Amino acid sequence: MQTSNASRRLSSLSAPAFGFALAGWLMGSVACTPYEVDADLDSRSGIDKTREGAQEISLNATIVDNVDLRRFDKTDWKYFTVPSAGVIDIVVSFDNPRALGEMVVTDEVGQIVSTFQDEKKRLLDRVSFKAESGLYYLQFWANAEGSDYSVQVNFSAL
Ligand SMILES: [Ca+2]
Repeated sequence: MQTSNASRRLSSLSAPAFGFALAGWLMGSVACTPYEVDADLDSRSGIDKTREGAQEISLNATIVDNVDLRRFDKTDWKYFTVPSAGVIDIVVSFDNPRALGEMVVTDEVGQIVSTFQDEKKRLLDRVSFKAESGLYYLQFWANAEGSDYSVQVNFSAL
């Protein structure tokens, strides 16, 4: 977090090209979040490459979508609304294990609620957590190649 804030600040203070080069240079010694250094990989991502452009999904319904670095669509953001206190159970599946797909769940104020990292040996998994009413965000991305993914957010009221 410290690192990403610092490089964001550097980027905003300098010309974009210089900031990008500097971020690349900094990467030699420190870890960066994938989003800033791979900005080009989201150049055709569409509006859902950021949280502000997250697409709404319904509860208890399967959604299929795709992220693909080769098509410059590395990232998708989605959101759903939890109507009341309950348990959320998210079933997620990346079709291509070589994509090393990941998903992060955040709440309305951006706190990470849960994370999911696809492993080569496993094509289907789920994360569960207790949730209060409100908006929750899902960020999906591929770390290599690309993959279709499916996700279903199940809700049970307490
Ligand atoms: Ca996208």
